[in-house]
Amino acid sequence: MPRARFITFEGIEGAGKTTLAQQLGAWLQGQGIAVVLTREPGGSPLGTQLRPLLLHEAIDPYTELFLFLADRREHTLRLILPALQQGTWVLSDRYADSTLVYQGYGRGLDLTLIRQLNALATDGLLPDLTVLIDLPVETALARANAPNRFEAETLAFHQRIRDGYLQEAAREPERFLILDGRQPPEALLAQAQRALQRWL
Ligand code: T5A
Repeated sequence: MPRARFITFEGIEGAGKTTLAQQLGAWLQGQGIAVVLTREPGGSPLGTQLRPLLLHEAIDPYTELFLFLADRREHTLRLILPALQQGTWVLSDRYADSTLVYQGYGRGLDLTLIRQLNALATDGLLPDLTVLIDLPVETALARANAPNRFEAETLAFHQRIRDGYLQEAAREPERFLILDGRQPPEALLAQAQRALQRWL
């Protein structure tokens, strides 16, 4: 059996992360691989309670940062690390890059500070692969179907998020797989499957 891998999905609102994560998870299961699909915020019992607060309450940017980090630490310690240790692959719809990009590039909080806090929240865990679905802001926002207070931000905010993701991907090209989100779901799935073949 191949070693269990940790794969994260990132991108702006409505990019198609959930769709791809679900399809890739089903495909892996079809290959006989144990998979858990999870998400942030909300991947732990505490996170389930934090999610509605984070998505709908108007809060201070640092409060927001601390809550996303608290959600991540619980998620990492209670779900992700135990699953990986048991040989189960973990596919997470958003992880640490979301904080770097939304609270850092988006809200303007210090990137170095967020990197340090992320390292603490994740216990140093890094994804084996991060699939970044990139596409124009207007196209993605027209698709997003679960309104939250981030979607109500300005186009300039979402553009900073998109640019931030691309800058982070350029810093770590070996970890990121950038997919053109304007393609249909089947094309995205095929490209993600090819990227995983090396581990199967
Ligand atoms: N956040 C999160 C932070 O600020 N900091 C953090 O640290 C973290 C972890 C989470 C919010 O919290 C913020 C970021 C977010 O604003 P969320 O509800 O999880 O909120 O929001 P999103 O992750 O943006 O989820 P969405 O559901 O809006 O977007 P997805 O998952 O990217 O898109 P998906 O797959 O649901 O698809 C949306 C629609 O498009 C269609 C689907 O059928 C669906 O109708 N679609 C496609 N259409 C055409 N072509 C494709 N390739 C398509 N793929 C999907």
